Amino acid sequence: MNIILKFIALFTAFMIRPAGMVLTHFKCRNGMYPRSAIERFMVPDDKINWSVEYKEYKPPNHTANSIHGKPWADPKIGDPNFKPKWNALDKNVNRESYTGQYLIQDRYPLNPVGRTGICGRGVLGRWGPNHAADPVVTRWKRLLSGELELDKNHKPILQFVAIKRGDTGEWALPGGMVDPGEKVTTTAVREFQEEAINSLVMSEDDKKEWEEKFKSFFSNGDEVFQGYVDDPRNTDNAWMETSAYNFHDDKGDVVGALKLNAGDDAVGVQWVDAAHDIKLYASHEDIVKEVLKRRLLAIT
Ligand code: RP5
Repeated sequence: MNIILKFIALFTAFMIRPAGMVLTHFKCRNGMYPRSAIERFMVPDDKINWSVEYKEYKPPNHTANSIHGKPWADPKIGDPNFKPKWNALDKNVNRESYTGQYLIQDRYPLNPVGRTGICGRGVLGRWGPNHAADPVVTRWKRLLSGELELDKNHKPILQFVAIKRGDTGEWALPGGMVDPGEKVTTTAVREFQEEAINSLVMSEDDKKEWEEKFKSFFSNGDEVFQGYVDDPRNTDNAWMETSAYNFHDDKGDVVGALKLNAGDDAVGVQWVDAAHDIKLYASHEDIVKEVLKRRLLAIT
């Protein structure tokens, strides 16, 4: 790698810290690749960065058959009809990364955080960044009397809506992929409706009524994170990025009325206490901790 590429790789690696997060990745490194029998090539901590030489590095190449020909997936690199505009808005597909400019090596985009032990696209549809949006719907935990419940440090307890993912069984934010041309805030609310309320089985009238009732609540989200996600599906050439929005019900009288019902690819949904030692899918625990920090600061 020449000196300029090395400089850009180091620079971008250190820039990846919006809202104090991801400098490195763990969940998309070492072990088996999800939904496959393919083992990632071992990448030690000190060999993640592309600027560090790793002569033995020979990652397996894997792109799941299930994504070929899907409307949400890119064609193969080399397909004469596929002329992607990297690091740009490519028609209505966003190929820009929140981490800054990513590198292209031999026609393939390079994961901005570094090696993952597998190349190809795995199960992700897009080469390069795959954009998602995550809603963090929160309220304060209350006693039956309506008073705030306090933890052992006499602080209020923040709760958020978590879904149980059907693929890994882990608890997660009810996020999902941004459709081409869709506003990320729209994705966040749509995914919440699909996964935490199961709007997919609602009649059109019920859906309209629901949307009307919660319109103003969901139009006031605070952006809490935009960046790279340490998602187990990431590869050297395809990775997840997200925008997370916090929708907070301070008095507990708006989302208190929400009837939670898992839908789409979620198999469970519930209010979960946002504790510092919480374990969630991908980088979601960092996002929830950021929301917790901000909410606690806002009341002190
Ligand atoms: C995560 O994957 C994102 O933060 C988002 O929650 C999720 C989107 O993927 P699907 O749930 O649609 O599989 O990286």
